[in-house]
Amino acid sequence: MSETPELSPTDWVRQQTEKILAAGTTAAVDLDGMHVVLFTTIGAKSGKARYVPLMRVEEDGKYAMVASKGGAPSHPNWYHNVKANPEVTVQDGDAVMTRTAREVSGDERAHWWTLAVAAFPPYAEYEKNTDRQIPVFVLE
Ligand code: F42
Repeated sequence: MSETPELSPTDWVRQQTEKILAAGTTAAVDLDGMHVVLFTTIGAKSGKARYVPLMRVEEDGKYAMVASKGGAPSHPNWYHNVKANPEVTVQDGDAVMTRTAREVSGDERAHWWTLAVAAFPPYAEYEKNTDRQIPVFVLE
């Protein structure tokens, strides 16, 4: 990935991403005291690399991506980008890893959903506030 990834058009998300990039570590930010990690995704149509900060949901060195978008009625754009281009990078602290994202379902999703809500309890509220099932990817 040679081009510089695009920053979010959403102010608070862009500001959090800029803080991580300036510090070189995701430890530079949090959401209500909870950990954030920084993903880089590739646009489904544009092919552009984009930074996407998400909550840190991790087990045994595997990370999840929870497409909650604050309980909005539609999936975030990045959900479609990751479906189309599942190779992503994840930065946790100052470590950057390349992984392949797979959307999970059934018992596997239920397991990761429990971990997600433990890492960031507001996900439970987001689920109540939307009719869609919030997608969860696991990175391998
Ligand atoms: N969002 C979550 O969904 N889950 C989280 O756990 C989460 C945590 C979090 C923590 C810190 C933080 O700073 C932000 C956090 N967010 C979390 C917000 C997250 O980073 C995203 O901002 C949010 O999920 C919305 O994602 P989005 O991809 O819908 O964002 C929009 C605003 C956006 O960036 N749009 C871009 C744009 O330029 O408009 C992307 C455009 C795009 O993807 N284009 C596609 C392409 O090919 O390039 C084509 C799209 C098309 O079909 O036209």
